[in-house]
Amino acid sequence: MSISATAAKAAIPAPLHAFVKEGSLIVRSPGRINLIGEHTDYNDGFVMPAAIDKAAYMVITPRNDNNIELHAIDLNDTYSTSIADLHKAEGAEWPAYILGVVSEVQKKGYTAKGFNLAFTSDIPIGAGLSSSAALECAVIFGLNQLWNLQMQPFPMVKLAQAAENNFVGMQCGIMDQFASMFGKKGQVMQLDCRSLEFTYFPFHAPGLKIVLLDTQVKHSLASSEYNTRRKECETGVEIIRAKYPAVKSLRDADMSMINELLSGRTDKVYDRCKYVVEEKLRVEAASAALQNDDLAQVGKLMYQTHDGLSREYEVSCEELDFLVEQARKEPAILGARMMGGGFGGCVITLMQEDKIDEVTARISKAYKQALNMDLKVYITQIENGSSVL
Ligand code: GAF
Repeated sequence: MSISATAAKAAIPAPLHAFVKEGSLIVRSPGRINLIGEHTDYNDGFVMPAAIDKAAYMVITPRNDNNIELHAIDLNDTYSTSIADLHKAEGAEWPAYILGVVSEVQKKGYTAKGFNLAFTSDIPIGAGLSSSAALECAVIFGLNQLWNLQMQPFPMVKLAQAAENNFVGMQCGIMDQFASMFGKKGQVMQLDCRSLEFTYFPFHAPGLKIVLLDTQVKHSLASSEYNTRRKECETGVEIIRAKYPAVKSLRDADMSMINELLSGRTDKVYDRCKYVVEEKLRVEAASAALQNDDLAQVGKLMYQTHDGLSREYEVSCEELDFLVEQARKEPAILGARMMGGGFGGCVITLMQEDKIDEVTARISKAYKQALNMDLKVYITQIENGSSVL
């Protein structure tokens, strides 16, 4: 279904207006937060994400030829290619998130045609809020409609993940694409990354807000270290499985197995696996606490997660650790931790709403003084997932 150009313009950010033609599709796909359950998705564990009020907006317009014309409005950059010639662009990373999706669509045997695509996004890049997954989800959500692919949301999520794994080269799990596609206003999701079954929990936190503290740094080793962490977890599983064949992933392991089979090694496999197994227990505890509206307990678990991510999983950095230490000094913050893949990006906090201004002012000042960095603060709302506008 396409919409009239006039109606479309009312729904989207002004920079996109010039790209809306008769027949254009307009798609919104949000970024995500993750309350708890970090680096558990690719270990078949549980995660607790939610889609947020920051999103990628995209106008896709069909063409009569085989060309793909892409326009990244915020970067003031364009890229053109043919549907028959999909490869990574030289010098620009962003086209891969779009072309990777087209490539996966082709692999499924669907006939792809040319299109023009322009997008803008208010999800900060590299902030751990899944700006890339939002882009991938918007593309498949839009192309599904444009080309009448008749894909259901689950296969679309898997396809968006495959685009990132195969074309971009980041071996991400399923959480980010899932949250961007399935998010629901006011609800946190608890996703079982093995079965892909999920439930929504209302996020009842009277007087509290989810406040993100953006370090505004993204260290370059993020992607390579991410893939290394996955391999370290796989190594742990191989060793455990040799003795306990029922263990297919770290989700099936417990601390007695980790202690028995992985301790005393000279590499980091013990620490990595210990973190994942303990995080699995924290997600269970957080889920129970959330259902009892015990946000103080959720907050304590978030701090524990940060300690594990920083010391055992080693995906934090000086800036993230600094902000979490500042958060611990603030009684108005119930919990804080680094969020997402790590090595920069945001700290997620649960913060008393009436104290946000004074607390964030104090932390911003400390961040500037200690590290000479400017902090960005986002007060988030939990919103719906991908949609055609
Ligand atoms: C990144 C990945 F894309 C997710 O799949 C997830 O593993 C996350 O890091 C860590 O929990 O966002």
